[in-house]
Amino acid sequence: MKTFIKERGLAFFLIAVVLLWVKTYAAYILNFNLGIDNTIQKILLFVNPLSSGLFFLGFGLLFKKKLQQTAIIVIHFLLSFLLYANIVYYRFFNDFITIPVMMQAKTNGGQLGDSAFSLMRWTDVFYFLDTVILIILALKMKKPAEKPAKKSFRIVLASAVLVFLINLAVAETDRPELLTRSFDRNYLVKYLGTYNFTIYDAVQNVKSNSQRALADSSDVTDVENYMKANYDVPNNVYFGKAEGKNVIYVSLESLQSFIIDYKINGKEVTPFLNKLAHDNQTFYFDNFFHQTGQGKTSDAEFMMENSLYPLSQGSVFVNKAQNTLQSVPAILKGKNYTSAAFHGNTQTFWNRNEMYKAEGIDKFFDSAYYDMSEENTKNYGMKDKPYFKESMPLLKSLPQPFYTKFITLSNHFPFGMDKEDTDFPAGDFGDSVVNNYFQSANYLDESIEQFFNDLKKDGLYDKSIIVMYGDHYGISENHNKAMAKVLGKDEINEYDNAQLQRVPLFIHAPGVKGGRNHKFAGDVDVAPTVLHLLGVDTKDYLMSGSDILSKEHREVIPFRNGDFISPNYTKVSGKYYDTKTGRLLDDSEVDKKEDSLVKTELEMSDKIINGDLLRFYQPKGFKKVDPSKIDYTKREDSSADDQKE
Ligand code: GP9
Ligand code: MN
Repeated sequence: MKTFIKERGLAFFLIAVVLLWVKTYAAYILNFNLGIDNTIQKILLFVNPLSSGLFFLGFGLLFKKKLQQTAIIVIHFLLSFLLYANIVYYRFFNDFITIPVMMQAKTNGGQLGDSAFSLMRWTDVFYFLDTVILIILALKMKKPAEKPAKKSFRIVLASAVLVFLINLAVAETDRPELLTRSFDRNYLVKYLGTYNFTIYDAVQNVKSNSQRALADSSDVTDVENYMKANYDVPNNVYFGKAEGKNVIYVSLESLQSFIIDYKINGKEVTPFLNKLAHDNQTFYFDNFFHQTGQGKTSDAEFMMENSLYPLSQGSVFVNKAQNTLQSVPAILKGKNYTSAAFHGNTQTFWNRNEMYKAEGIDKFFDSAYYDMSEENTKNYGMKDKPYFKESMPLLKSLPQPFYTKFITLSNHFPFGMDKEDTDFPAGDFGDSVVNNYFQSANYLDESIEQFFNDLKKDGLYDKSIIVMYGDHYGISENHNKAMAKVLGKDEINEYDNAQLQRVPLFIHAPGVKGGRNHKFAGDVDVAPTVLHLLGVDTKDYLMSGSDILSKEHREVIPFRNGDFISPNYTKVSGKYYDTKTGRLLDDSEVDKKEDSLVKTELEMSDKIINGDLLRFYQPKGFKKVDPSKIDYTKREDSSADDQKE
């Protein structure tokens, strides 16, 4: 012990550990809503930054003299940076950063810029203050360690591991199978801390990559049996009723269902969509839920096109674009369809340029095709009105029948609009994000009306099935206080929050009688529903979804974190509520059948994606996509026309 203390430089190391420890704990309390509900959790939260501090900073002890202090400062800074990145990320996503998300930040370039800056506060300098203190201390310290403190290093490392193991053991008593079962990053951070979580996450990633390498053709049998047994027979009333029609998907950025029929100062926020929601020629699904994970818009696109769940961590678009897929555009190619995606931003965002090829999308009209002038753009790219306007000639030039998708962007966090683009009143709920939401949702609504008018003018409306869906929530739990006011409630609890994951889904199929549909459904259910309307039977495809118009439609809707909602139960963080009344249920009142269904659903889909199992599966009549044959580079004289085959 004496030598331990005597080794010079150790004081510096210990100061660094304590500073990091205190800061991290303060950050937990100030920034993260971890749902701490007992003393064990309180203690663990306090203790968990210690093992990481000892462990990582300990490596600095392997250096000598000034280098030792420098190493400790650099490690301290990197950990602080990781913590701060998590804080900023959490402010919007209510979630922690994972390795795949970091990869995404790379592919999405600096484009998250605007959102990220609006999430930073000047008080955040606090998170780097202690690194500055360490630098000053190091400059002042006259006698740094002469030799590497190898002995101390071993002791420190051993204590770090010991503290971690005790931490883990106590955590396991409170939450069994913490590391094996965890869908929810909140739990891991609550028990093990942000730094340990990142290590856990890195290990998970190596594991996921090796899953593909280990999978072989026999693995597909299990999944095939399960999915075929769960196939829902199409409803005769609708099957093939839109055969041969064009398909137009519209991703309604951040649009949540509470906005339908909502009024500000007596004015409807989304009058056009409201009309559709009450029109008996259009299906409006009012119990439709988004099932996206960290991949947000791209996860929703993935589900719409593949009827498989996204990943529990990171975006499937970014991480699995090399996979073999049997996506809707590729399926429709067999029926002579041409496919195209329209996106008023660069094609690399969410790695779309790679993933769309894997999905067999023929053409990709990205920012190169739009007038991206300042007045036409904000935040993530084209404003919706000029975007739809400029898309019309491109759309018209496509050979029919076509499969297309449009990704709106204007209604994106933090929702602020340029003054000249709106005269709709902002909300008055004491929260600028929530207040702005109404203006940008109104703008989105107007842009959809304009698009519909143009489709009618060009004679495309009656020849096309139009599917519009809210891609994911727009207002996160961080704005619950204002949301409670919006909804006229005292507070928003976790049950209410799950209910708020409803997003609108509209399907307009020419000649098919629509109307309001109350079936519980989610993103993965759309592809089989639409394919059946188009007269394509999905029985030979491996899809997780269930046709919403089928009489056998399954109404248990898994969320990506393992929670779920059904007409009976709303499961959130291990608790069950009665979906109809919001009453917290006792475990003994709950039939766990739905729970195990959800588990299997997610597992089967994960198997396909992680093992890249579709490379071993050949659906009848399906022509495999060759991504290398698809090219999205814009040619000089380009209109969509010159790309006709
Ligand atoms: C960018 C758009 C926005 O292209 O899809 O992405 P989001 O942050 O909503 O996933
Ligand atoms: Mn989105």
